[in-house]
Amino acid sequence: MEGESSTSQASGSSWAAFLKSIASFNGDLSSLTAPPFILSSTSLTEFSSYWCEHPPIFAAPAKEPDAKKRAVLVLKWFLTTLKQQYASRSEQYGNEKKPLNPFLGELFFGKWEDEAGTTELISEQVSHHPPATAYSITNVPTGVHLEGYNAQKATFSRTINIKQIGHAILTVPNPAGEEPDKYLITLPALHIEGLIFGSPFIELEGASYITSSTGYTAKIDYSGKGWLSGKKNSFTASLYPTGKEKEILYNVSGQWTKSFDIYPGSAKGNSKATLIENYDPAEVPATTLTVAPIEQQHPLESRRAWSKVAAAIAKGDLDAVSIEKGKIENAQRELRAKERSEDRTWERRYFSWRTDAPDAVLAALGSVVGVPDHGDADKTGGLWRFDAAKAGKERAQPPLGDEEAAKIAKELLGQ
Ligand code: HC3
Repeated sequence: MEGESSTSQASGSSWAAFLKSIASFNGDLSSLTAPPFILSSTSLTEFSSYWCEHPPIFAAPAKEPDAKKRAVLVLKWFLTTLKQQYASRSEQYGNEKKPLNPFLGELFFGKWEDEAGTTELISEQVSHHPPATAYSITNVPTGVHLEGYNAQKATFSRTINIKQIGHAILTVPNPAGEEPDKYLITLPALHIEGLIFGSPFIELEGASYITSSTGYTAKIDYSGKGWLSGKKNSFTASLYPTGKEKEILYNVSGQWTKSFDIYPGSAKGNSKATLIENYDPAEVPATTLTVAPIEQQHPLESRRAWSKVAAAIAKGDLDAVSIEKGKIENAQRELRAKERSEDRTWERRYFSWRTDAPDAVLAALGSVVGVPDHGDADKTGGLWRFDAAKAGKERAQPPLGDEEAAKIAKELLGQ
């Protein structure tokens, strides 16, 4: 299934029916009934890993004593994540598929081991209506920590347009032992191209920002084919002292799927002499994420929970896909009804809904990049922050026995 690349292998009529259905689509991405060849067996909780496929680049700012250079290293890291986030699936499979819509409480854990040491990922589905995924990524040796949450608002106008709601916060410990830097990161809007040809892929649009507690802001402007550069996946970015957009300290331009150049100041130097760095993803291999074998995973861990659906997708058995998905959806519906009748809500395991407004980082930096103090909590089911105390308790739990795991799978997932 995952190897198929376009409608050529699927019936043209099922794609035509899909196109017709999205033209009258109501904004709920999970309600789109996609033809089998466009179904992915990867859940959106896994997408959090795209933030850190190059841990050494993620951790690098912690070793840089100069605040301005730390800010450009953070910008560089962010730009390197775009290819994984938005193009890795279409490059691998030939098209952007429809991911699995996570259930509330779904978990995804992994770690990267490389020259940057161990970097840990925790991802949790913290809201189902509206769907929102939260994540925490920590490079253990340096303490560089990323956390955030995101939801999507989709509309249809010529194609599927997606606005990302949510933000990320990167904390970089100060090499001189002063207060750690905080970087507030906004997420780019995107739309789907190639729909009509049955080979959908993502193009980014508009602008996104990174603003820091050290007084620097980066603006990234995205454009695609037919725009200024005429090349797909293009961007230009500049780093400037916050509030002084014209005083450009660094500028970066290129294609987020191919390569980009970092220059000092505002001149887009043509000569290699002024070039600070040319980043080419083809020359920097990604570190593989290690995930526990399915049988050792918690029943709510993504790959274990969706394993039967994934097997049905791999076989192209749509009936089995809908039966297995239905089991999870029904069990979750019953669980929500039970919680309502007992006047309680699902306890998130690693993140907490922060109500102590205003959030300190958003209060200090949010207005620079248009993130409200409440972090759009109404559209993401809450303002979610990593809860180290909860995580500590979870880590201290002994592994589940087979009986206990089976009970959870039955009650929570109908399996
Ligand atoms: C829009 C999207 C789901 C959301 C995906 C997000 C925004 C999730 C957070 C990640 O950090 C970045 C990211 C990358 C890809 C986004 C997905 C692309 C397509 C998918 C739609 C739900 C599917 C649309 C259907 C079809 C057939 C066109 O693929």
